[in-house]
Amino acid sequence: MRENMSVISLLLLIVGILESFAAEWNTKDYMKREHCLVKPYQGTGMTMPYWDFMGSTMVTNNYIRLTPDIQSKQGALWNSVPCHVRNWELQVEFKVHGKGKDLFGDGFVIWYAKERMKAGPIFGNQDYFQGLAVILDTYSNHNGAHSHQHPYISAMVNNGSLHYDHDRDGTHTQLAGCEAKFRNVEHGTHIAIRYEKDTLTVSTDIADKLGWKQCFQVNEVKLPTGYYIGISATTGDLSDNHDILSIRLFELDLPDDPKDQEDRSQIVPSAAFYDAPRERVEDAKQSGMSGIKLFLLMLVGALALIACVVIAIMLYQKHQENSRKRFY
Ligand SMILES: [Ca+2]
Repeated sequence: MRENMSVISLLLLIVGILESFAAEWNTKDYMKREHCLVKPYQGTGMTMPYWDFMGSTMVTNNYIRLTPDIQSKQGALWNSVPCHVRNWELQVEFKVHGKGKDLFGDGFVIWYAKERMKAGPIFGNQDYFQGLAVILDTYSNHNGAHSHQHPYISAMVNNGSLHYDHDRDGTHTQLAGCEAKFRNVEHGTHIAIRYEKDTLTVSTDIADKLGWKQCFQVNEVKLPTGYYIGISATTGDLSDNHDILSIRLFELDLPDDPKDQEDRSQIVPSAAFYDAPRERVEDAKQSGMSGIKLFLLMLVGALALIACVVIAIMLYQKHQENSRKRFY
């Protein structure tokens, strides 16, 4: 009986391992050539099939540099074919590096957006965008204390009404985020953005362990089909090289998804869950203590101070009286 049990548990273990392998490498996931960018980047002539670039972007044989390690640059790279895939995984290999040891920035964003090739203040793309932004922010714009370190990866979903607030590093509009030390790394750095049955999962392979480490997962994220994949980067007072080495989009093989036939082209981007707003130090002071509370506290403090002074004077006088009595 005990032997049977151990054989069964061994079999279950093997099945479990095989299943996890299948989940990691689903060979049926289909790479969509028109949404990929791999070496050699250039086709015939100087153009890249399916991709357009703008700003400071420079295409070389080994990488696509969105910005050089020079101040005030912005560049972007956009897929020219709208993505009609319902469930997908986007894998990007990148390299962020520069001379700055302690001061560097600003970072880059991987977009799934309605509009493409629009230069603007959000890491080289327009504000009030529609779609998904996965932000790899290397520079903390906060003056106050942050609850996390930089570089920091976060996601934002926008229906066109939200403003990305650089002063708060977008923390008030982010769905989720994680710290990731992806800068000035010798080996390849990778990020995977997986959008499967309305669940968004962002994973990284920074340590070059050939395995994904989950950064965050958010459920009930609604994104339409037909948006564009893009990547943009900026430098400001601080700078870095923002290099893209490859972009690969896989259509996920989910044969039992009943929603597969649904028309998703008209969906408005939305998310059910947002991170609780993280307050900066100066925010905490403002919201934690209103004007009236502060006044009352000062009043109580002043009364206490007066009481202390009165008591001290009374004690001193009594002491003086006592010493006089003793003297005479
Ligand atoms: Ca920032």
